[in-house]
Amino acid sequence: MPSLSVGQYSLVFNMLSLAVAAMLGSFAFFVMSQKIIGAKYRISMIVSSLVVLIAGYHYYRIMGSWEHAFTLVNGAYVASGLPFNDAYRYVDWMLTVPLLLVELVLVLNLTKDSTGPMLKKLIIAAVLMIGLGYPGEISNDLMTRNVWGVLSTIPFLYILGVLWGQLGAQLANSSEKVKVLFTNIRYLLIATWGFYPIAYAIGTWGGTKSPEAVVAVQVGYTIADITAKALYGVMIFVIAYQKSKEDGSLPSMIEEKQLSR
Ligand code: RET
Repeated sequence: MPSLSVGQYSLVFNMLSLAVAAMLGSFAFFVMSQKIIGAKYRISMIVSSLVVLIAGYHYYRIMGSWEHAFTLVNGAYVASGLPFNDAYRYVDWMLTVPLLLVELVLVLNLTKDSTGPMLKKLIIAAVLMIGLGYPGEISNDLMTRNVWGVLSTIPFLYILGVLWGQLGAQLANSSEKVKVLFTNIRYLLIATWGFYPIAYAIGTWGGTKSPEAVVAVQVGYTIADITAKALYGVMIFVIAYQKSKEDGSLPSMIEEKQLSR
């Protein structure tokens, strides 16, 4: 780990702390929100709560690892000798990316026959993407980082291609309101998922493991994670709410029906 200025160290620390808060806050929201949407969509919010719970734990550990990796000497944060553990992030993605894929496929409401095989291919691609990225992430060698980065990008492009197509196909048979929501989530997906390889590339081109590169990678991944997990979960909630309203499965609607009987 390179030496960091107080500003650089604190920027990463504060971003990690913000991520813990965002994951815990959204966890509470996703747990409670299950009660106000149709039964059919609840499973999506359960998956969402799992994602942010797992991420909240990992961010807490990443924050601890960041704290221990540096010591303050003469106004600068120098490496303490304890390694900063990058594996927390990758283990987190290994668990949460497949869950996010499940969540999206569920809310797409595809037929049973097409859901299983598609999900399987997407999850295999996700495992490859993350597994191939890790050797590059922990390497200090430019060439090694580039090779693993490119290899990991192949399954990445496959996933984005499939999701883009599937979300596009949904637009045709949705109401105007749901159409807008699916369009938004389509762009959110491309923008946030695209952020990860960009952060990785900045880490490579910014001089592998230079102070600026280390800070940019940590801040980049953290912003992407808050968006891809918490904000994305909120958007899935809005879609589920809208769909429940349209198919009359909102718990408040069912209650009203029972009362008027
Ligand atoms: C890596 C390595 C460099 C190339 C690519 C990568 C892509 C990572 C992605 C991660 C997505 C994580 C998500 C987490 C949310 O919980 C591994 C950085 C393409 C796309 C969505």
